[in-house]
Amino acid sequence: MKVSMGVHQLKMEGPYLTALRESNDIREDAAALQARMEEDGYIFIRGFHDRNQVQQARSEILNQLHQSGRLAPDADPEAGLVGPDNKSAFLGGTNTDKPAFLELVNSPRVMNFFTNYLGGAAATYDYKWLRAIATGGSTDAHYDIVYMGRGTPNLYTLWTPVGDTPIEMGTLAILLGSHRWEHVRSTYGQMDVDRDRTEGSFSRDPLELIEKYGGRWATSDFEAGDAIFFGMFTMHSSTVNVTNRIRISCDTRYQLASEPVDGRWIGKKPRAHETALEAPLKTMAEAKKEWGLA
Ligand SMILES: O=C(O)CCC(=O)C(=O)O
Repeated sequence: MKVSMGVHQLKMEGPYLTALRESNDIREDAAALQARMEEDGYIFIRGFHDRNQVQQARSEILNQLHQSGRLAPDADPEAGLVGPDNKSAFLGGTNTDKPAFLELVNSPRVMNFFTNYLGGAAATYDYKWLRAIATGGSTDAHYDIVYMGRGTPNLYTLWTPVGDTPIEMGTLAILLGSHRWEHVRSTYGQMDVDRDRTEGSFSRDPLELIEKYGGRWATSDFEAGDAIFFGMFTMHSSTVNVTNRIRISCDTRYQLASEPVDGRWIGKKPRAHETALEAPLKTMAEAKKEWGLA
């Protein structure tokens, strides 16, 4: 099987790509999960969410996408077929018009999981990153800290595909070992896209990173209910959606309620990124030269 990442076609279980390790056996064991996070930089759990809840959120989102013209107009919205414009939609925000979606990502099941994992009451950002990715769409490699580093670094991203999502529809990929790249953590990992007005993606070429720093990408087919979470210093990206079906996924954030939060992402109307991000003053290539990473 060949997997599309950047401009490359990678072989599963070849030198660049492997499967994610499942952590279902230690799901309830906070100490074992913490140790696994330390070792792998991520935790992948099948059936993390209630599958029915995922399907309800999916229907709600698909109906809205259909109404806004993002899906094939004459097909059943449930088929999730990309519309004639082949446009992705970034639906970041509080998404209060999507109650089933909010029930999924704010559910007691999710909050209790993070409360157990973190060892204290968990809180979630009000801002939810919801994505509908059209054919050809993917995400470049980055650390999340550069986008949300003003609160505690003990913050986790939960990536949830909203529906069955095989690798060819665009799944989250983790660069194994990247959470231990000390020089990258102490340079790129100290950046703040708004303060530094620098683009956030670390690399558009998934193989360049492996050649420079080692490691392998890891991803898997996901079914509705499966989810993966990882820390702020784990390099991740996505495979390319090579299908004609829209990939719906969300990334949502969890931390200890007692620790400082990044104020851009909380409240009824989170401030979010400054518009300057749309016109960064510095490219990543320039920043890398300054950090000695070129
Ligand atoms: O879903 C994607 O394509 C990217 C997700 C991501 O960057 C994240 O979960 O932080």
